[in-house]
Parts: sequence; structure tokens; C-alpha cells
Amino acid sequence: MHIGTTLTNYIIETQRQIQGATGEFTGLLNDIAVACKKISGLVDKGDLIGVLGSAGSENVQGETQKKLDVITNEVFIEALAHNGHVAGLASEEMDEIYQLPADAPRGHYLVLFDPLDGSSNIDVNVSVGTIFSIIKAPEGVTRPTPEDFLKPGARQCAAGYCLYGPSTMMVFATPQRGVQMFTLDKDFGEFLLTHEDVKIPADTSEFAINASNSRFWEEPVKRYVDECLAGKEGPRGKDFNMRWIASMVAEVHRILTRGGVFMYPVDEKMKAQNQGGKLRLMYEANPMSLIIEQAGGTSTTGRERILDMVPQDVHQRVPVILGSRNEVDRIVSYHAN
Ligand code: AHM
Ligand code: MG
Repeated sequence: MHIGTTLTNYIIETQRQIQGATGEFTGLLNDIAVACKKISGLVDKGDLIGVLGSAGSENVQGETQKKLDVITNEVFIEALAHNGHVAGLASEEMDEIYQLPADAPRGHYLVLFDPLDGSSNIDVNVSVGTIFSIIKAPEGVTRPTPEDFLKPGARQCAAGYCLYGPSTMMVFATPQRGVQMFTLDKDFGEFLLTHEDVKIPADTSEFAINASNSRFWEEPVKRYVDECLAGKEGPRGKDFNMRWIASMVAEVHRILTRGGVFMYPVDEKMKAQNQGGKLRLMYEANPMSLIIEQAGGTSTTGRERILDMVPQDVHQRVPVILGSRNEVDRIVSYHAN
């Protein structure tokens, strides 16, 4: 498809190539695009409309919610709940599954989302994003249970994110169809295709990790980072660069653009608190893993492929190591030793 084509045209065109497609999936992606455009507007205006700062509430993970966490969650629900494309929603910001109003038409999909990831960055005007994951709803379901959402990431129909950075970009992946990037033309009000079939270079000399946790890291992670830091004089024989934005969407976007490795591993401190990791399997790890794999990268906990994990809980946390294939394979091999 040609660069500059609208997201809507792109989806309609690709749907046409799928036998038996009804247009429901096209409608759903459109709903998501509408939500993301609204969120982009709110993030742009920020302090001018008084949406920054804390909401004074906590989410199910015990984290303080930002006003924009709460508002963007509502924007997402509002855009998706009434159009007959979904049967239910799950969000990082909601304890329970969101059930559609009784009179709302039901669709064939379930959507899991993190409406504003990296929201600790919002008050300092640094990039944040929305992440979403789409799976099939069980046939005929009108009030989905948490179990209906607990499917391995390999069964996602599509996944994507919207990055609210200097420009707003929507990136999405579908199995076997790769990764496409669209940029929001704010005058025109449409996402336009700007990169098609994005591929991550297999090699990189850039890594991202929150080094303030280094004293808690497991041995394989310590070894990998130490070897990178040793640079030209060390066993890797080359210098590495490091980045940490604390906004997973921005980190994944950088990796899709120029390669790299992103790590939020499990560490001794988390284990002592009975936590499997920092990031959420269903709202962050699974959708990002589909995108990374479709772009030719690898995504793992260090010990298993994330997309193969059988989820136990919608709010489950997991270790995440993803990015350029050869580097991630190396980190996996350190875990195997
Ligand atoms: P959030 O969903 O509460 O925003 O948390 C997820 C974010 C990721 O975007 C980012 O990679 C990570 O948390 C940063 O964590 P830390 O502040 O520990 O570096
Ligand atoms: Mg998040």
C-alpha cells in the first residue's frame, strides 16, 4: 500500500484480502483509532485543561492513578463499548472485567488495554502511550469472564500501541502481516501510513534497563549488562549505548526504529514480594511481544517465549526482555547456563 494512505483505507484494503471478513474488525480498529485521537488531544493540551497530576485513587496494583489514567480509561471505554465490535473489555486501570451496558450490541472481540502507559512521565511532558491487544471472544458470550480473556499471546488477532510523542503514531501488528506505522496528521485528523512492514535489525549496540535495580538483578542480567558496560575492552569487543525513558511504548518504538534491547527483568526484590515481574502480561508484554516478533525481533522472559505463556490472571506481571534478535538470544543463553 502507498505511503500516505489513511489507517481506515489501509484496514479496509487488508480486510478485503481476507475471505469472509465482515468489516467488524475494521470497525474495531477504527474505534481504537478514535480513542487514541482523543487521548492525543488531551495529552497535547495537558496543563491547559487541568488534566495533569494525581487522581487521588489507586488501581488494582496499588499504584497511584494519575488523573489522565482515569480519564483515558473512560475515553477508551466510551469509544469501544457501544458499537457492536466487542463483547467485553479489560484494562490495567480496572480491577474487574468491564461488562458492556445491557442494551449495547455485542461483537466478536475482546480488547485488553493500558490506556496511558508510562503515565509517571505525563507530568514532566515526556512521551507516553496507549497499548492494546485484541483477541476473539468465545462465540455468543455476552458477559465475558476473566477466563475468557486468559489466552496465550500467540492467539492475539492484533495488537498495537499509540505513542504520544513529538508526533502521535499508531503502530499495529497482525499475525503474518507484519508491523505498520501511521502518523497522526493533526490538521487532517487522520492517521497516515508512514512506515510499512517495519523490521528490527538483528544486531544492536544499545540497551535499555532501569539500572537503579542492578543490586537486585539475577546473575544472567548482571552478566549481560556488565559485558555491555565493559565496552571495547570487554568480552563483547564493542561499546554499547544505554537509554531509559521509563515509558515502554517509547522504548519499543525506538527499538522498532533503530534496534536495541529493552529489559524489565524479574529481580530478587520482586521475588521477595511474590511478584513475577513489573510489567503486565496481558496489557503490556503480550501486545508488545506480538509487535516485536512480527518485526523480526524476539520477546522472552529470559526463560520462555512470552507469547507462549498461559496466563493465570488478567493483572499478572512477568519479566520482559525484547528487541534485536541476536542480543535477546544471547541473554536467553545466559539464562540457560
Ligand atoms: P505503568 O503502566 O504504571 O505506566 O508502568 C509501566 C511503565 C513502563 O512503561 C516502563 O517501562 C516502566 O513502567 C518504568 O518503570 P520504572 O519507573 O520502574 O523504571
Ligand atoms: Mg502500563
